[in-house]
Amino acid sequence: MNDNRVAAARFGKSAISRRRVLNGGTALGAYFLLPRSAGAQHQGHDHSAMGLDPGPIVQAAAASVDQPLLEPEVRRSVNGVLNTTLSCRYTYKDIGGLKLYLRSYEGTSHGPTLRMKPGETLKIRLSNDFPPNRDALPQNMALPHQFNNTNFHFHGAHCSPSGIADNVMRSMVPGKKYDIEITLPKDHTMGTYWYHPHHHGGADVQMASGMAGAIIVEGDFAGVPEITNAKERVMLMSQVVFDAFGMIENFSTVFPETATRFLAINGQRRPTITMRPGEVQRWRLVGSQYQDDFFLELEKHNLNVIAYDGIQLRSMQELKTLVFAPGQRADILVQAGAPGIYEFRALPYDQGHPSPVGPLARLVVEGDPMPMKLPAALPKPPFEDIKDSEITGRRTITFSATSPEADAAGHWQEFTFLVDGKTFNPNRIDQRVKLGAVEEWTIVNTHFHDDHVFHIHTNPFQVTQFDGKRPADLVWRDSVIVTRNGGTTVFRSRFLDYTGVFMLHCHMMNHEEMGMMQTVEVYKE
Ligand SMILES: [Cu+2]
Repeated sequence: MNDNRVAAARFGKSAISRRRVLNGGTALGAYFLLPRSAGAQHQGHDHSAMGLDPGPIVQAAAASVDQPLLEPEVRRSVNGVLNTTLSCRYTYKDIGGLKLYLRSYEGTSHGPTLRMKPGETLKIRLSNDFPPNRDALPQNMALPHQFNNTNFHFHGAHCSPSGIADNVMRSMVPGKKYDIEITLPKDHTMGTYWYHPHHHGGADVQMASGMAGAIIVEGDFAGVPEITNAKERVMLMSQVVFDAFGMIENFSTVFPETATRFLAINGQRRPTITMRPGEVQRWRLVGSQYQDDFFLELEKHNLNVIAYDGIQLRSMQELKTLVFAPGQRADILVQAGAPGIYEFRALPYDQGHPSPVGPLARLVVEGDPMPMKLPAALPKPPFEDIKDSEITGRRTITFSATSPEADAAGHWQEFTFLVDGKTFNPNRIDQRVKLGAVEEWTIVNTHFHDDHVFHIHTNPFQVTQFDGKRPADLVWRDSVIVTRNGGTTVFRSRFLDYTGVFMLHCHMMNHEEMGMMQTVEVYKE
């Protein structure tokens, strides 16, 4: 098969035509594209240009697929407090028939699921049980370094970013223990949240290793039995990456856009999910994949979305496909159809480079019918729309990057990723917002090559424009795509409760780790 046919089979026509444009259809272009298209998903990244080719990796036979989907252990709050420990340590993980040696929470593929309610407190004693860092600090601190430092981020929480709360400026070094204490306000939104490391320098490598866990803020959709009676599943998405030794010890293991070996849910390759015909289940999808968008489809079934990013929608979205970016969550109701086996998968999608494709899980519908219903309507969503009259200020933030022409296999040091023309500097305050402000922000992406994913801590936002168009539903989120080559996303946000310094950044972790991040300070006059 020639490379174009391989690529067509894998990515569809649009990716090919775009590539032809980029490379002028030359033989040289086709040559450079081969590793990206033909070898991208299974043979790993192309280091040949650097003389670092790790050689072929023997993939085990797929003996470990088609096992029932397992979910992480659940830890619950008691009397208003979820008191727990988290050990950060290396472990052997069996994923897709492979034995990988990776960083982890608690020695498991993903961290435990934490379940708590609004108004409650999460108390964690985090033990950094990684070995000492071996590398010195780089000259440019915006770049990846010291993968054994960590900290803790409650993604999507509306809570204090200061002190020992959701403070991602903290540095938790190997051999020490740290206390984290995060209290959610009583009126916190209820839904699907998650946690992951956020220490600049090593967060990307740690998340690519599966260091992520779900946090369920309980109590949503009370009074909607079609939802509360549905069996729930927590599903943490991942792009599985590793080097020739089954490890991630070098940034060039995670960076090339061709790095993904295969996709997984909860650290399992193509697990099975069993349902009865007519049964409704609630799948809590967590966008814990470290870098790329997933274009999701469940064969012959709708994805009925009831919440994004832990925030209830005003009406259910009945979708055939869903673009699911890193950082995002989607709570979907799946109603099983006729008996059979259906693939839950990531389809080809052009996010600037082809997003990873492949099976995520298999839905097995079998047994006696279980007549259940989808909700006819959803209750009132938690937030009022932000009206024009509320706006106290506007600002524009620009994502940009420089990248080499044939960049799929490019070395990460050939790229730069910038916000407002600068890489991250923790000692600089980039956005100052007065407490009580209600603002409209326009995020512009001037990078010709890639879509990016804007994420901000502490306060969610309501998306009012996407590439110049007003969406049908003005959805609240904490992570949103900004399309390449001049794309814009406009949102509104209220900064009412918490002062302190927190982050905005691209949630494609390769970009964040290379400096596509800013500080935001909410201050009180
Ligand atoms: Cu990005």
